[in-house]
Amino acid sequence: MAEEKITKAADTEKAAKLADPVEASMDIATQEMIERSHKLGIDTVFDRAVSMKPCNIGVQGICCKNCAMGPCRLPLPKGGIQGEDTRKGLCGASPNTIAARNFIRMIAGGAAAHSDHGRSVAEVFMAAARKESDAYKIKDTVKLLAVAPHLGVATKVEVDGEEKDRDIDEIALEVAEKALNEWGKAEGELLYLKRAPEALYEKWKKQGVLPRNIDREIVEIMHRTHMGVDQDYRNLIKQGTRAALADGWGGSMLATDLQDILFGTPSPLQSEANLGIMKEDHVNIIVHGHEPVLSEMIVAVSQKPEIIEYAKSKGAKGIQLGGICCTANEILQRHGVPPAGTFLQQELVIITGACDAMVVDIQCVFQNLANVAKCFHTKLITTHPIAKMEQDNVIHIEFDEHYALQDAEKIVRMAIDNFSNRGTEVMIPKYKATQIAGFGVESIEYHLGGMFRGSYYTLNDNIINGRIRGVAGVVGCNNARTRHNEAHITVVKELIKNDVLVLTTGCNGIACAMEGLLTPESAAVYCGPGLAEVCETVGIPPVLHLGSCVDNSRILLAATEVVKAGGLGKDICDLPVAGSAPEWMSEKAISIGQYVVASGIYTVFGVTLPTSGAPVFENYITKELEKLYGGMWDIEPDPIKHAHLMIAHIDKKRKELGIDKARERVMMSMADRQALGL
Ligand code: NFS
Repeated sequence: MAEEKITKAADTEKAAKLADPVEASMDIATQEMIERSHKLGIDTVFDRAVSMKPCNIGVQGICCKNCAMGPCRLPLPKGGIQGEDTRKGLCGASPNTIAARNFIRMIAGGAAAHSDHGRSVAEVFMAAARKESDAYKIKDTVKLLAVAPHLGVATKVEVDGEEKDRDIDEIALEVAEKALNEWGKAEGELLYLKRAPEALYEKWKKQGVLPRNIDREIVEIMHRTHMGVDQDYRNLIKQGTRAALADGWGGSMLATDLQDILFGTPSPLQSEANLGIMKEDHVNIIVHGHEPVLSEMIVAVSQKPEIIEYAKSKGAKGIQLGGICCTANEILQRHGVPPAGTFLQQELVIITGACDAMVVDIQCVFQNLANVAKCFHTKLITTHPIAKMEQDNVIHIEFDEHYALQDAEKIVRMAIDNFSNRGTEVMIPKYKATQIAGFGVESIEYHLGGMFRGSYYTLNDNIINGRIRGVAGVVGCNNARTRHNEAHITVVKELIKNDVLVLTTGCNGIACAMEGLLTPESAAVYCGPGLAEVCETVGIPPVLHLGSCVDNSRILLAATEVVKAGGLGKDICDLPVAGSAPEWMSEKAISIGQYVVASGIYTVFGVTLPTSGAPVFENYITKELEKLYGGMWDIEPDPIKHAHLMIAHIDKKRKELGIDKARERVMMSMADRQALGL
């Protein structure tokens, strides 16, 4: 457990511009590395957050730079708006129009990032289905058969009047074609939308937000937000919803499914987390970014006996792989490769002096990594044609899925060759925690399902009887404007203390792992009595790690399974569930927030939302959207209040379902039992 033990930075004039390690992060390993960065004179994101303040107008979401007459800035008047809001840009754009346009452009950015990732996976999937690649094969045929019907692909054929299993290669090829088609088909709507509960699908249809294809919805946002097009915040957010749904129930869900088929559906496994996973006497290779396509190959190559021998021939005891961000989560879920840290720890990994290569793909990669790498022997390798860096110490090894293993071997050998170039100044923090990760829709069914009744029967039963008060999805980034990991951990601990089962993804998952919350044993320490009892009975942690941020699609499908199992209403918005991103920072988080809200889930964001300068628009997304979709946004930077907003919503839903009394009875009987000392 993290404790604050490092003393504050010296109060010199120089230190005044540097981050205070204890104020910057709750994690001791991170604090130690920030202190080391100061000693070495290397700036990190924590210091830059101290020396550069955010633009107050941008924070409020009311700076318009969509044409060259601006930027038009419409800050809220001091003392708030009295009477009519007369603020407008040169063209007359109102604060609502500007904030809504900016907001849905963030959705476009986020949906594009997730969905383009999904498209790359679909292309690799196609190469595998066509057998053009030795490296990629259809690994999980059970998942392939489960996914195929959702894409309208038959898994059986009729031969001589008899129904037979269809050839697996044929199914894979058709799945690849149908999946790739989802990005740009000319007609119809996304096929996965029908995986949602029927009531929800009908709601989307009624609101006119069924996405047509993934790319089109993103393009339409860029068109509508161009100067002089859509000038109604309600109509703008409607398109934002459509693009966000194309992300959550389209690009992201396809990424998750196709990755599972190619690389295996995760199942629970043990691993570790935090900077302490790095080993001084090993070659340390850190993979960072989001796509598992290359990192899967790096895992495979690093396990080859001849490669391990090669590492030993260079004086290392072996190869230690680790990850940052969602590439970390991908290879954690499927191989147990430990994450070295969250988003905000990426520079610190290099500052250990023990990172022989950092291999980055796409998204959430700091350009400053190159400047930090310059101070050490670390090889910083970019691998994706759309994500290069300008600094000349960066090596670009473009990854080609047709030569995947060769590319991966080149990278791993480069890291091994670099081992002997390490300086003497290696300092790896000792801190790491054990975690159980690798959960998913299927493993929740295995652990919390029923043998004979509905598949999520045990989970539903425990929600109905009140042992589990509700379920929360707590996800998302770190943000250097708040103390690293503190809101993540405080929100999650408060939820499980109040018997709310937590599903986590992204950097929240890594933060929880670092804090030791992803172990079954943590249930007895941190949970309320009801949740603790369930976790102890079935042997699961109170916080279930479902993977990367594209794997938020697993949360949507888990919620759908809960609806299907029965007893808790007909739609996701009926369930006692809530969403949260306590330390969000990326456009992807806004896209996720919007599709989660439009799927019926009350969702609280920490830090701030870029809507505060447009109160009417903010009111629309935090209140009015509930009438359309059953879910709505909320904003609360204080983590305890944040958790209690979620709990209050869960209780409201329990009351509406008529199961609030059941919970009281269970709480009474637990207390009685405890009083009796049984
Ligand atoms: Ni999600 Fe994953 Fe982390 Fe945020 Fe970045 S890694 S895709 S965006 S920072 S959770």
